[in-house]
Amino acid sequence: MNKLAWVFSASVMTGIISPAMANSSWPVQALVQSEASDIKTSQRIVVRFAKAVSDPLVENLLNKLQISTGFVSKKLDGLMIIETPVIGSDKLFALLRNSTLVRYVEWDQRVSLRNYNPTEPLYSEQYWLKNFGQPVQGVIGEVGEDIGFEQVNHKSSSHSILVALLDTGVDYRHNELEQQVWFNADEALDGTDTDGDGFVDNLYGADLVDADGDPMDLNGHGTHCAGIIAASQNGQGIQGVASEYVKILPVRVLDQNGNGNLSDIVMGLEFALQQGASISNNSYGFLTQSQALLELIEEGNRQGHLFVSAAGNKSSNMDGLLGIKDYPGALNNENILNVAALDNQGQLASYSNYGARSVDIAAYGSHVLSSYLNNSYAYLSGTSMAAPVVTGIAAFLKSMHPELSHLQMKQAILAGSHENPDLTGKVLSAGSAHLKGALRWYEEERPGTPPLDEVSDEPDKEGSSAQSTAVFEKIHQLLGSLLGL
Ligand SMILES: [Ca+2]
Ligand SMILES: [Ca+2]
Ligand SMILES: [Ca+2]
Ligand SMILES: [Ca+2]
Repeated sequence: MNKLAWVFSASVMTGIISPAMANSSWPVQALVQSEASDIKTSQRIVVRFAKAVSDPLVENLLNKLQISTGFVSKKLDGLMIIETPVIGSDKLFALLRNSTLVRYVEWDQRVSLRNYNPTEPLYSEQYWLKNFGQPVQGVIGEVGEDIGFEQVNHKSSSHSILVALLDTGVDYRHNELEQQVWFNADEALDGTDTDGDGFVDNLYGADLVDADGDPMDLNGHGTHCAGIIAASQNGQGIQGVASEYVKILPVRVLDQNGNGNLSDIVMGLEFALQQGASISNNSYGFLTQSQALLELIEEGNRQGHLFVSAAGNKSSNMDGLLGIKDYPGALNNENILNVAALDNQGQLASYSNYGARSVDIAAYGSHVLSSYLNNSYAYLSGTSMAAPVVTGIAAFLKSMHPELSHLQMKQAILAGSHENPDLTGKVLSAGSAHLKGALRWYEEERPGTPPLDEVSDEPDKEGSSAQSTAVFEKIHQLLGSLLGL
């Protein structure tokens, strides 16, 4: 079952009105079994009276219905939860529903974790979401080398996070992405820049390369990165890390060959910040420091923008004196999260740059299947693919906890990383990005949260919370003043 189809059943509200009850405080009506009683999971009934429970009219009604006990809310006047009714819950429900003294009445119903039920046909290729040792492109995976995608509660959220993708554009007509791309409701197709954002008729993003309003991807790389973050839950192809929680803002800064100019990056980031993107994904590199980009990223820091970058594919120790530095990840802005690549066995990819001062974390980037041009799919490998995994995790966190600042997102991802001995001394967090770990850290382990036994959650399958805490302590020392801890 597509979990999007599983929404909480609408409460049985007051909508059913019987004309016969207009002038009576407690008309007895023919008892009609409500179809909605299918949902009930206990004999409890939740009822909200139009008056306080202590009101004589309500007391009188409760007496007639032989109700002597129940939970009475101190916060909501007239709200009562009735336990095991004497006259039977179906009968009582119907009687309450038909009383003018009752604002609404609801059956008890099952509440469950929104665990992810995979429905996308190519899901088993997505080892970074769930690695059960399956071979991917001939490489046998290591069980558990994933982001814990199925271990988290996929609850609904009304907060859609805007993620700018500075890349080769996005094929916004791809089945996986057509519902996932930002839409500029303030623009009209009239040959002018209707909304004054600097781009003519830009319904889906912006194109800095050709200086037009159409960010269509002519390369495939951007479409691939977009799918990793946001591919639709549409019963086709793959699943994005944060599908239900994001909109992608395509910002085309690289041409059909994957090349571009720094000036377009600067203008593209400015456009993303102007549109209010919370996060940007930056899977490209250049070799020399740019003061302009550094300062614009710093402006993003003031706006609460998290800049996720790919560490680069030169097998370079970026901390070393002779190591090749890859920018923008090598810039030292505090709001950059620079990402190395892992394979499906949890090994740092041979091509990946690293360096515990220059690279923050690692994520799965090898043999990554995602959306590609013309409604197709392709496997690509690189730190380019690892960065969007982290971007997706950040967006998921932010959607669950909109109060998170950009630096708290970064802090949670680093502190909640999955410890990996292969990464000690290679990346700051000494671990791989882990959705479950980041959420757990923020919800349960960060300083100031209540002790674990006061927080309800599903049992800890991996027993890794102590591990996460240890990792946090390590990071706490490493980060020092960087995050103001
Ligand atoms: Ca415009
Ligand atoms: Ca226009
Ligand atoms: Ca264009
Ligand atoms: Ca899909």
